[in-house]
Order: sequence, then C-alpha cells, then structure tokens
Amino acid sequence: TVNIKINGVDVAAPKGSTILEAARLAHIDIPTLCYLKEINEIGACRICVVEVKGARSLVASCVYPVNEGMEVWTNTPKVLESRKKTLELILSDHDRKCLSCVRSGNCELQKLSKDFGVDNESLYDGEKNEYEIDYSAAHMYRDNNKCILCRRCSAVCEKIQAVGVIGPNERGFKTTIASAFDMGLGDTSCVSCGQCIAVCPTGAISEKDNTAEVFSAIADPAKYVIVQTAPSVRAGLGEEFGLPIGTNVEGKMVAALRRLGFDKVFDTDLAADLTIMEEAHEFLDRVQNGGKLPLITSCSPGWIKYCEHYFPDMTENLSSCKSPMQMFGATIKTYYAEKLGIDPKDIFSVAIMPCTAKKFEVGREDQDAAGVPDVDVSLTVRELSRMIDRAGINFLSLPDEDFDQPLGISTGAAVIFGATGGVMEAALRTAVETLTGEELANLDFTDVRGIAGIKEATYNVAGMDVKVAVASGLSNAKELLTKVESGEADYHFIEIMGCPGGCVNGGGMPQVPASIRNFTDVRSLRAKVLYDLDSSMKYRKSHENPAVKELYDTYFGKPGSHKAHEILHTTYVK
Ligand code: HC1
Repeated sequence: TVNIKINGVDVAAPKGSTILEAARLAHIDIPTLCYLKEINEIGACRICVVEVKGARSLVASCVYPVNEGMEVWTNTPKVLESRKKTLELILSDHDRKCLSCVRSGNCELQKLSKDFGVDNESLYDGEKNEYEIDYSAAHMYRDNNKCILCRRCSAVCEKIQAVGVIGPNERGFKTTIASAFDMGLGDTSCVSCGQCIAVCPTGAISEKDNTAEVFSAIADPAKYVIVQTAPSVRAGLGEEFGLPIGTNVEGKMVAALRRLGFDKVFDTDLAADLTIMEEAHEFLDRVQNGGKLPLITSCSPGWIKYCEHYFPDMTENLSSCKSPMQMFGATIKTYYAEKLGIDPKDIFSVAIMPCTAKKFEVGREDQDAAGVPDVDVSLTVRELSRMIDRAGINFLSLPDEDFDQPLGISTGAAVIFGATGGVMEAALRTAVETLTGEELANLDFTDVRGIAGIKEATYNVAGMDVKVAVASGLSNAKELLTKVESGEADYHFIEIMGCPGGCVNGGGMPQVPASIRNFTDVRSLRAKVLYDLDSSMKYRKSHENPAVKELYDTYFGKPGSHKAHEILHTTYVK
C-alpha cells in the first residue's frame, strides 16, 4: 500500500490507485464528469481536480496516481472555484433548455452545476455552436447541442462494443461527436444497443420516445392493448422511483401497467420459455442431423445486427428463433387473437424492454406472423417510468399484483434470460432432460453465471461432451467469434447478448450516474433479483410451464412444427 493524506486524514491506498480511488477509501467523493471506470479514463473534463502539495497546478484526480507521502486537498477554495469555472465554460456552449430536457432531474451536469453554485449559466456566453438533431436511427436521437464532449459514448461504443461508429470530428471549438463524414447514425453500422445512452451524462443522447403512441392506443376504444414485460424490467424499474439498485418490483410494475389502462398485462417470460422449447429442439436437431454448429442464440437484437454487419458468414449459425419479445407478439396476434375472436389488426401490442435495439427489432422484416407487426411499439424502462409519472400513478404505494393469465405464467428458467448466461442455463435444463429422459438433480449451471465477459463450460450429456460458451458485450462476442472462425475454439452452443452483463445492463434500463456506476457492480445487483426469483419459483424448467404445454397441445403441435416455424421463427440478412 501507499500512505497518503487526504484533507489531513491518513489514507492507506493500494499501490497504483488514483487519487480518486484513494479518496473513496476515505469516504470522500470527488466529483467527476468524463470519467468512466475502465472505459473512459482520460482526465479531460477537469471537474475532478484537486490540490496536491508540491504540484504546480491542480491535478485531475481520476488519472493521477498516488505516491508515498502525498498530501491532497479535495475541497479548497481554489479547487471549488476551478470546478465552478469549468462548469460555467461548459454551459457557455450548451443548450440550457433544462426544464423540458429528458434528463432533467438526473442530468449529471445539472447536479454538478447546483452542487458547485453555478448561479449564472450565461457568464461566458459568446459564440455558440448550433447543430441539427440527428433523428436518422430507428431507436434514438443525438442532440449535439447538449453534448459536453466527455467522450463516454464514443469510448463505450468502441472499446466495449467494438462498433466505433461515433467519435470526435474536427478540432478545438468546432469539435463534435459524430459519425464518419457526419453521416446520420442511421446510415452507419450502429447496432442500436444504446450503451451510449446508458453512459451519457446529459440529454445529448436519448431513445426515441414512443409513449404518445401508447397513450393514444390505450385511449382508442377500437384497440385491444396488450403489454408484455421483459425479464429485466422488474429488476430495474424501481430505480426510477428511488428504490435501491437490485429491488424486485414485479408486483408494482404489473399494478402500474394495469392502472395505465392496458387490457392485458402479460409476461415476456412465457415466451422465453417458448424460445427455449424451440431453441433446445433446434439445437438437438442440428446435433443429431449434422446441422450448422455452433448454434448461436438470437434473442438480443443488438447482437443480431452486429452479426449481420460484422460477422455475416456466421448468420447461418444463428438460431432461427425469433426473440422472446417477438415470439410473444406473434403468439398474441395469432393464437390469442383467435382465442379472443379479435382481428389481429385491432390488437395493439406493446413491449416494455430494457433495450433500445428492440425499437429497431419491431420493424425488422419477417416479424409479422399475422400479416401485421408482431409488436407495435417497444418502450424502454425509462419510457415506462415517464408514462407512470405522467399518469399520476404513485408507484411506491401500489399493491403487488399478478400478471394476467394464461400468458402470464412463467418459470425460473425464463426470468434468468435477463442475465448473461441465463439463456444457456435455461436451454441446458431443457436440453439435458430431453436428451437423457431423466430429471436433473441440480438445476444450477453455475459455470455460466456471473459477469465475466466470456464464459466456457463442457457438460457430459447422455455420453456426449457438449461444449458451450457465453459472451456478453460485443467486444467479447468479437473475441469469441474470431476464435471460432479461425478454428482456435470449437463449441456446440453459444449464447451472445449485446450488452455487457446481458439485458439487466441494457441500453434501455435506468441510467445510473457515473458517481455510483464507477464504484458499484450494478449488473450483479440486478442479476441477483433474477436468480433469487428463479430459485423461489414453482416451475424452474421451460418444458414444465403449463401455459407453454397448453400452447403446444392446442395450437403449435410440437416444438419445431411447421406452424411453430411459421409463427415463431425468422430469417436474417447477410
Ligand atoms: Fe432480454 Fe429477452 S432476455 S432479450 O435479454 O431473450 O431486452 O430482459 O426481453 O426478447 O425474455 C431484453 C431482457 C428480453 C427477449 C426475453
């Protein structure tokens, strides 16, 4: 360790720590703006400056390493004045329409401005850049008038997602974050993962808001409006209402959706079980009949788009299963429409997702089993919380309610889809029991759990060694697939999720400020909600779901049947 003093207090910090990290050990939060741990450590914004004895000027604590005997002050008048001036300079070229900004109330720039007493936002007003808002992508917009050039978005896009479609253009005062040649984001190979939105400190990047369409559909007496909620939504929505990260709000979520006026509140989890039935069947079929291996999961639309753009030769490895969201939408507009005796055109199908790529996915080709879109609108968790606020629903005081039946019945295998490794574990539970014809003694496939970017395991199933791998975050997917392509690694079955940690860390989940995110394992806290649910559920295997059995018995026939293929499967572009 290294011994230093911060604000006169002795601190022993591990060698190699930065001042910022050492200060945390002394229970002092130094404010940051551009800093994102392990993603954007560039010391550029100068909000985290501190005084160090003997240093000629203030230093950026996020990149400055501690040395034995160092003395640091984090709150001197000089430090406070410097941070305030930095904020005033940022604001001089910033669109300050804060009242109506989508991030009002959870904007990191707004909070710092208040904390540091910025009382004149116009102090350094002068020449200003003005930018057109880029609405070209299906899932989001970028408003450079609110961009503070922190570069968190471009760092996450390039380093974590291996996509790299946005970055700094021009220099000096003219610097902007944009795509190559200032193309619209919709014209690039952006995969719609929304990780840039998750890390943006301001309102410069946000999902396209589709809440008005949903309010209109609910108000339209001619529409039967059905909502489904993804596994991860129950593990994140509470954060929007001030609950701690890792709180399960399934019951209140259902109650809120009912009070918003949806005709039926169903659970995407049921379709996750359906996905397992189809995908496990597809896997066994490919193994037994010499089909293309490894089979790769297809639930995550950001991953699918990445595969199509960056690994086109591997699209044949993708499972032909639609994602659970789309399977659910398709089931609603075929099976359930028939059951209700309603024209599928009169059903409005809404999905609440932790994902922005789902907004893109609803518009993909071959996602319209009944001749109309399987899902009409996909909303992020943030949009749902806006709807709840707008409707005056007091979320925290709601009772816990249950999903509607029968499409609200699900299993533990389904709810863990939201965490990286969950789809693999769910598939293994069903594939192993199908192959061996015996009940598994232990349902927990712990080798594929946890937030490691790449996980591998081998299971002996009915005499065959089944090699599996799991990757989340697209740079991890790239690393894994590069090895598969070169022959360095060979697997039978791979799960890939576009966002690091899986859907619990999706681009549509509540935004966690860097001050918390940098020092908290948000992914594991949210994933724990799902694993706890799994272990407490009555049914823990997809093939035991009574609603799924009923669907096959009365409608689809068998997994992989012609009808199942027509309704529940899809195609990809190369
Ligand atoms: Fe996901 Fe999925 S788990 S993709 O990660 O397969 O978004 O939560 O809804 O479709 O079920 C997301 C989550 C979600 C689908 C399921």
